[in-house]
Amino acid sequence: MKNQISKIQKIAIKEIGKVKSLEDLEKLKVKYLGRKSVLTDVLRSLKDLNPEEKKAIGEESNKTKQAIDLKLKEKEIEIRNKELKNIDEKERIDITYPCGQTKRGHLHPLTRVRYEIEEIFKSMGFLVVDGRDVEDEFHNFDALNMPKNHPARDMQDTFWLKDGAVPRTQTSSVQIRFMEKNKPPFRIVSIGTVYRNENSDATHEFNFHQIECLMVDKSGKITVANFKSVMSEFMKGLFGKETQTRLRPSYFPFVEPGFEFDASCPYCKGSGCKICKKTGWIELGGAGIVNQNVFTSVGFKEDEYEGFAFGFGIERLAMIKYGIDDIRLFHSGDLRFLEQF
Ligand code: FA5
Repeated sequence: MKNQISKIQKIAIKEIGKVKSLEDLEKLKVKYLGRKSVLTDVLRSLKDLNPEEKKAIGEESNKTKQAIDLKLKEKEIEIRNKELKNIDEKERIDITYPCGQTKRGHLHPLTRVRYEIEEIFKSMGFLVVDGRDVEDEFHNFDALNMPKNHPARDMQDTFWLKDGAVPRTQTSSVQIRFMEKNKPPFRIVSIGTVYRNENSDATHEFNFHQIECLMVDKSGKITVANFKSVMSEFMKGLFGKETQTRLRPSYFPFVEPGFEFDASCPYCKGSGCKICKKTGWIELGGAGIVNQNVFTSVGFKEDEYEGFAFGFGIERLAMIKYGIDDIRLFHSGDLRFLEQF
């Protein structure tokens, strides 16, 4: 009988060793350790043996059961590990694998122009400063020599907030904010959003961007010649040498004398088209020598300082630079437009 038991153990261990799946392993478990197993059959015949033999065979069969059970457990671990390894191989994720479907974005054309302008001015020693979008009436108008009821306020259709604050109509408010904290000499530029209560058309938006420039020093040190020289460098840096520019006398309450600054129309090269309203020129902005009332409004002594200032529309500059014929495209969110840059 001992021989029979050890034979069963040998066969069982051999069979378990060959199994490849958990299902087959379960079948072998039933076959060798279940209630109707081969081993149980052998043990049933113990009843015909004497007590000593019974004891010896009983011990032997328990050892065999334990050996088979151990082998089954080892095999189960082996099969499970193999399965996990297969999953690992099949479902491996390479997080460094290049993802072909993602489209890379790029800077908006207005942001590109903004950065380019800031670089040009930085190269001329200008400081780039920031302003605030929502202003009070003093900084947007009064301090810029545009007191209440001044007719020049009508030149800038204004959105008023309920508490009397103003989404700024011009970046000129930055001049005041800066001079309240800094004394000349200085040269600054500031680019930001401005808001006007206007209808949109091909060259007008109700919210657009301006660049403000202010250069101030002791009286007699800054003249229109300085303005023209800075402006000429700016235009050459942004548009290259072909673009023509011109100054026209104009009026802004915060400068004296004041002028308007135009660039030749890039579409018709000056011969006249619908974009330039048949004039051959596109208005970029206003400029002039700072009115002394602006200096006194920030606490400077009259005639102690002199300087020039200008304010240009950034969209208009970008339109000329990239040959864009409708200002509304910038905020349209139309990818066919944006992907061209
Ligand atoms: C001003 O805003 C003055 N603050 C400019 C200035 C600064 C003059 C310093 C003197 C000294 P104006 O309202 O003309 O000026 O606007 C300046 C420029 O902003 C215009 O020439 C134009 O390029 C642009 N602009 C004005 N209105 C719009 C609009 N609705 N849509 C797009 N661009 C506009």
